[in-house]
Amino acid sequence: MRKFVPGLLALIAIVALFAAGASWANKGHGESTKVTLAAVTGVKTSATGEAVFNLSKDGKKLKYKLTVKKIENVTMGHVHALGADGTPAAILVWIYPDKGTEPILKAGNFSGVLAEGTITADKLAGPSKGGTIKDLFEQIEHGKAGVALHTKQNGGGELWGINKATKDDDKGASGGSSPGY
Ligand SMILES: [Cu+2]
Repeated sequence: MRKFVPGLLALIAIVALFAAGASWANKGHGESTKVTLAAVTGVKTSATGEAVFNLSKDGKKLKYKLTVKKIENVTMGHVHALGADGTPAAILVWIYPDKGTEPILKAGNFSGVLAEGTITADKLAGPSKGGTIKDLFEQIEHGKAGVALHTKQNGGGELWGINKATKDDDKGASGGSSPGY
């Protein structure tokens, strides 16, 4: 009997490793995704930007940081649902300004961190209202929701970014750096 013990221990160790790996993937410790922003089709701008989203371990808070380069007269930033034609549809949550749901004109040309904050379920709007933060994160991660920035001169949207939809469920960052809409 003693002979078999090492083999059994090895088996247990392997099973434990698999279980740990699976639970890590499911719980998404420190999961994050990055959305690269580029000019909305038909809009002429030299502005660029990116939004990084970090999901908390319990899946209830979504921290974000919105960074821009050379944007003029920005007024609003939102996470939008993806419209049928690839353009922004309903607003899911406001990310600039980082408090409230009224536009704030940042007059002139701005580069830097435009907004930083934490999205909680009570801030979700439109089709996301009553939904979970984890769902919102997954929509962003998998290219079903994107980030739009509006300006005084392009009220309907100047920058827009959406991750490429991916079949890969456990690699948060895989589609993150691809602009594309
Ligand atoms: Cu918007």
